[in-house]
Amino acid sequence: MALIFYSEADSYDAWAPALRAAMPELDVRPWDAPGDPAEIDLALVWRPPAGSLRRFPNLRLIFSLGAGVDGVLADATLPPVPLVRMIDPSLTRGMTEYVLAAVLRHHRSLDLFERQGHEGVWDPVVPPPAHERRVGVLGLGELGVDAATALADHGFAVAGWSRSAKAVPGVACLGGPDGLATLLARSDILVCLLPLTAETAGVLNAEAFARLPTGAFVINVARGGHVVDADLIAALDSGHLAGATLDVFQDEPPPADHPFWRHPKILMTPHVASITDPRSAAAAVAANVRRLRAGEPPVGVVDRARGY
Ligand code: NDP
Ligand code: OXD
Repeated sequence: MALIFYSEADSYDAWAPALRAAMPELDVRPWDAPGDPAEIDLALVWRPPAGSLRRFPNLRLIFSLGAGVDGVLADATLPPVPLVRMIDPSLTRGMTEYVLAAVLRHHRSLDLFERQGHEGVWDPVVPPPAHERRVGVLGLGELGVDAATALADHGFAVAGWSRSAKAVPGVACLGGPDGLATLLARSDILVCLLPLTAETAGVLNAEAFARLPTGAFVINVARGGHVVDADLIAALDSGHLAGATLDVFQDEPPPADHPFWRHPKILMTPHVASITDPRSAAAAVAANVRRLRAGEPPVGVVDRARGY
């Protein structure tokens, strides 16, 4: 089988050997040297140019290099073959690490002390015990469940929100619009781990921020499109929100004059919350290629109508 690779964010030179190590018989080809397009069976992509996958007439399956597939589904002319998202233990571990770091940074006032230090201020603030800090996790999928569980294991009072009903040990599971309102009202720290879909775009807006308790903190590690930027700035500037950690943005990087840059209450990171590591993720891709060859359904097929 032949696989074509496209990503401006990931290295072909790292992925090709990892894929060949996981599946020596796989014929891995770079985007700019695909050979005969009719020979390509598989595509492994991150945000491919719209229409570009149409040139492979015998494509059987598209693998997303990311867990989020909004950048692939944005192509209205995407070939009608199964789209498989990335599910990889190291991606999950990386995200949970980032979420824990961001939650603990705020829980232990490190963000405040950093600001105070720059101003020469010595003002001890004693954090509440973790069980009194309520954390809300939007999205209880591959990443959300792992992060919520790790937060609960650290002693935080964790609630999560998903579309379908869930039971996650140690996590109060909510769903639907009422569940969202309940979760927001009890979230001292809110973590967004939703996929970006027509339903979830702009979910972090003025109404949602108003429902959060005064002094709440927002962490967005999902997609920039979940946040209404002007509403976040307004909620921070009014003092209603204490701060935000943002890893993802509407435009990446945001334009130089975007108010997120240099905002004293915002920590920005350049979409690095969790990075797909070819050394482990190639095994997940190879396992799915083997399933395809055996006539079995791949793991992680996206429901295109749902958008994730
Ligand atoms: P999953 O598809 O496994 O989980 C998505 C979760 O969101 C599910 O629990 C789903 O509910 C819930 N959900 C979806 N739509 C709604 C809705 N309308 N209302 C309520 N809940 C909803 O995704 P992952 O956990 O693997 O990834 C989540 C996102 O994280 C990705 O889509 C990507 O955007 C982002 N990401 C960011 C990275 C970074 O470095 N910043 C790295 C990797 C991913 P249900 O379970 O009922 O279906
Ligand atoms: C992903 C991402 O979706 O890196 O995996 O954002």
